[in-house]
Amino acid sequence: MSKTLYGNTGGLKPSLIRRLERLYRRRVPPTKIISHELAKELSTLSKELNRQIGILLTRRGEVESVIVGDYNQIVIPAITRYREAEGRLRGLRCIHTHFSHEGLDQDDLLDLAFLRLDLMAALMVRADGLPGKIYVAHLLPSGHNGQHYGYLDPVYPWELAEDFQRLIASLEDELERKRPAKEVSDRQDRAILIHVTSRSKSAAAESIAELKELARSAGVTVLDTIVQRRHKIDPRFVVGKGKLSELFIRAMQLSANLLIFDQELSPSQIRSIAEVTELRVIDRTQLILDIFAQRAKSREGKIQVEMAQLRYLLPRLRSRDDAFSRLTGGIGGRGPGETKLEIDRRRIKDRLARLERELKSISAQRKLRRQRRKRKGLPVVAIVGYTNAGKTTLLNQLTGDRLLAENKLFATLDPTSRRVLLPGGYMAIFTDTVGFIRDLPQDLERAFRATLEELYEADLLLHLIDVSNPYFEEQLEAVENILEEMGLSHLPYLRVFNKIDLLSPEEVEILKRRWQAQAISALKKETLKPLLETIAQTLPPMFYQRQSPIFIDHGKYEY
Ligand SMILES: Nc1nc2c(ncn2[C@@H]2O[C@H](COP(=O)(O)OP(=O)(O)OP(=O)(O)O)[C@@H](O)[C@H]2O)c(=O)[nH]1
Ligand SMILES: [Mg+2]
Repeated sequence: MSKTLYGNTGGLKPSLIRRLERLYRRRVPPTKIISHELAKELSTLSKELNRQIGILLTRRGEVESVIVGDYNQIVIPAITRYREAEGRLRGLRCIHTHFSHEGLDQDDLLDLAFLRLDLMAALMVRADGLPGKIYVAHLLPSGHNGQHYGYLDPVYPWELAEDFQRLIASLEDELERKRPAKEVSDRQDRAILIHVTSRSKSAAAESIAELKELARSAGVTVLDTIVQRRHKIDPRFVVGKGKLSELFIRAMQLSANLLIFDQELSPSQIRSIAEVTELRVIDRTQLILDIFAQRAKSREGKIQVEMAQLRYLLPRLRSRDDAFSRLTGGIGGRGPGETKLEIDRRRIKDRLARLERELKSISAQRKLRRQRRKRKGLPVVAIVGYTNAGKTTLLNQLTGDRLLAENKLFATLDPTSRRVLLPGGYMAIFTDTVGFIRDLPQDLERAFRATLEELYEADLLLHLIDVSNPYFEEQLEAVENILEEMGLSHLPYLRVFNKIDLLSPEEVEILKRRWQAQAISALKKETLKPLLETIAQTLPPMFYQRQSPIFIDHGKYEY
């Protein structure tokens, strides 16, 4: 029986090939990392070939693969078909020969990490062909002081005293202990967040803090956040390969199943990173899409989210199945040669067109409603602001409603309108809208334009700002920029600082003056009166000519 030799065996003498193939018959006692005899055979063979040789050994001490390299390296074949043992290590160890450079190099360690090998060992080949020292590394399950690898002292193969079974058992035990309780890991995604940037530290900190909030809002457990500053983003893996291996080991140490990147990734980057790390990989856009999908309640909201998802998907469809799918062409009137990819694309486009029509008709109904309202002559006050600013809380406070307000980003997707009585006895309609966020994925922005149509008919924009957020200035600017882009900056406009209960009165005074803003706490009804008075004064006088004031003296309307 002969087994495959991996690597380039071209030009090798048949006798050498036979000797290489015979390596498959070797056995190592299960308690040993490698036997002295096998080490000697590898070393002499390597010397005769003048090339590196590597073997992959199973836990039972059988040779799983023999790999022939060149003088400087071996390339380990894809070994995914070898099933993982109970633990999370692969159950295979690699022992390979080295000539000149002593010890394990960076590539060896990357292989150890990415292939989740039990061990990676480099056996030195001496000039006389006899084995020199052997260098052995393993992954460190708990990462003491940011260390990712553990090393055995380099010794000659016959001096290797480590009991291999015991070593592996203790590594896997530690991995097991690090693993979260099963219920937790099943229900919730466990993620590491990554931000790669060439920008300043503070911008990175702000951005990753927001990503963390987004992840939390999506129901993801955040285990760790990693910021890497680079001059250039790696085109393939975004982070450098070394960093990727650290990330991967960190994921293993923490039992993460998800990597969330703060920047938009190209489809091929997602694929490369997912392939190497065997973890799920998503970017910020995908995360926001997921949140929106979880939240969408109304038909309109659902349509908008689905459209955004389809638009996101469209350029990400792969052409991998092209060769097979050509078979589907030519039947049922489709032109021959139409690929599955094209069919998928067309299906998505058809669906998009259908959704678009449905959305249009909903938006027409909405317009009708608005016109009816207009006819009644009520002014419209639109509450806008960064997500989580407290917009829904404010509307609830003003109306005594119980719309969902919670400490999550994008709690509200569907616009809601309510009548509110202003001081002086005049009615106004207040609308609550979807929150803004900086760098909103374009697909989503497009999708939610329809919801934001309301804003164009507003008579006053109330910009609510969570002034307790350490990044409120950036958020304020982001919202004002979006309003400007949307062509809404001509509307009467009030800046309103919310959540002032979390700040000292002195701070509030300073900020109010600096930003020419009103200040409230949407949780405290008594803080709202001055705001409502300002609103009543800011609204164009024509509304008051059309309405006759309503005087109601029960509690709900008194501010
Ligand atoms: N301390 C404090 N918390 C507030 C105040 N106003 C709102 N909150 C809290 O802030 C969180 C977000 O409030 P929401 O009303 O859901 O915010 P939103 O602007 O509607 O957010 P989205 O719908 O997600 O865009 C909730 O946990 C509120 O209880 C306030 O004045 N003070
Ligand atoms: Mg809300």
